[in-house]
Amino acid sequence: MFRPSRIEIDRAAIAHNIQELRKRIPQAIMAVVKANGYGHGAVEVAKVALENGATMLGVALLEEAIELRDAGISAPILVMEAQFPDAAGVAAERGITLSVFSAEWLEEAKQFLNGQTLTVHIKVDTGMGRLGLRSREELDAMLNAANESFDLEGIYTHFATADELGSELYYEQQERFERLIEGLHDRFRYVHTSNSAGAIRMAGQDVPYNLVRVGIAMYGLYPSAEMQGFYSFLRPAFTLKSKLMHVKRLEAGQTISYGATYTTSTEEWIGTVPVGYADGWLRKASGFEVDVEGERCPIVGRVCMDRFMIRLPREYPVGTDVTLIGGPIAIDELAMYLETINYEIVCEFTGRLPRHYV
Ligand code: PMH
Repeated sequence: MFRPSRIEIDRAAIAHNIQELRKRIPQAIMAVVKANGYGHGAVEVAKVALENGATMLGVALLEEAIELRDAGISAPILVMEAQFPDAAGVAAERGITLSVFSAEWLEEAKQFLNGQTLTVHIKVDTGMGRLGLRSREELDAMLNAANESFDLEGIYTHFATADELGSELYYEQQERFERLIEGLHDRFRYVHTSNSAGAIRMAGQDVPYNLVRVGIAMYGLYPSAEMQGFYSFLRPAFTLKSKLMHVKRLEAGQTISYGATYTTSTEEWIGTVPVGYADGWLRKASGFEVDVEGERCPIVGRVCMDRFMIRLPREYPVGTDVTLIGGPIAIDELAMYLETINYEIVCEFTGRLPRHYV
């Protein structure tokens, strides 16, 4: 690998986060590693999570589950995105659990099973409006349609506002879920509702759920600014680093990058950092700051496809380390600058940036 730009993932931080969550949460932990482990690397994160007490993995796509199986991971995996019924055969063969929410789906899927049993979790929509059945009739129809072809292992819902402390909907969703599954808790090995925010909010409460689906907190990030107080124990695992590739002194009046949107006002030292929007370092990050040996340096001019320029306080040698994310530059600071959330930041970096595990 010749390029000096890299994402570094701190395995010990992920291990720490899982261990700390386990101290606070009595439920089994599903480590959510969809979208390549929120950009951190699904296989690596899954291994660290399982070694530190997570007992199940959650992904969005069947392809993501297969990637984990191909890497030799044998822990239970739940696919949380809906799949068409023709996915049932491969899922059953590879021991992958699917999320299902209609009797018709079960009927159609049977033909793909060739006598195998498919493990499923029933998805209930209690207010997310995304996926899931919404009535007891639909649930009863599923229970009737299931036969020996299906192991109805779990039932779950997903909160829309668990990270908003003032939200009534969070409590309404719990009530709707409880009403819908009334009398049925014992039919399922796993009953689950919570993402990171819900899991930590339910800590210490007596709830009839025995599994939580933890994503963002495992990566050391908090689900929303207002939940930060619940999460003082977290350690972010993600850093993005590069090196100065070129350093030059420009006199006043010189322009920088496409559109010539920046002009030096005096004599300035300008450094070029080889990370660009094709890596997921968005063009909108123009004007944000990066860290060079403890000094914050502004990005001047537009971010290009493969590189951007910064204004240095003085001359630095080519090869000097530049930190784009991590240490003094928190992901949440960048997220705020880009008017988005930390989830989107970690997911946006492309495969062109190598992931190093430290
Ligand atoms: N469960 C489901 C069904 C999810 O979709 C997610 C995250 C999680 C658990 C984990 O949530 P956490 O990272 O807040 O702990 N899903 C998404 C999503 O679809 N968009 O952003 C996060």
